[in-house]
Amino acid sequence: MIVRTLQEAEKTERRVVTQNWESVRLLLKSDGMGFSLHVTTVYPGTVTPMWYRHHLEAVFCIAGEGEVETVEGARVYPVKPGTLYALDQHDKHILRAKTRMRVLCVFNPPLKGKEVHDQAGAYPLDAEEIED
Ligand code: 9YT
Repeated sequence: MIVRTLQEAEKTERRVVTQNWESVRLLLKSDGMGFSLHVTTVYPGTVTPMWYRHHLEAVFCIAGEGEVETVEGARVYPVKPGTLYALDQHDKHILRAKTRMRVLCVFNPPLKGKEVHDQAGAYPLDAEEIED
């Protein structure tokens, strides 16, 4: 069994910080679960275009408010505590955070640890694995 806390994990390399968001990666590929699980904080006022070409991602909002827009189809969905969105079609999308948002994210295939978005808003499949 794996037991860890957010408080412990955020003091390690599992915490990845970018300009628009930070992500504490509680489960990674090296944990052998077949998915990765992250607690992501999206900074208020940010606009983040993303396109997970190589991954499927589900996002569940725990706190804060924003909206997610599909690039193809141009639909805008409000995101607030209790909202789930799942990028089951590798959908290109834009996340706009009105306030500081905290979301739970699951990736399949699992992330390895150090991934940050490339210019297209995707994560590569060959990122470096982190060691505990
Ligand atoms: C909501 C979202 O996708 N934000 C980008 C960060 C990503 N969730 C991650 O790496 O944890």
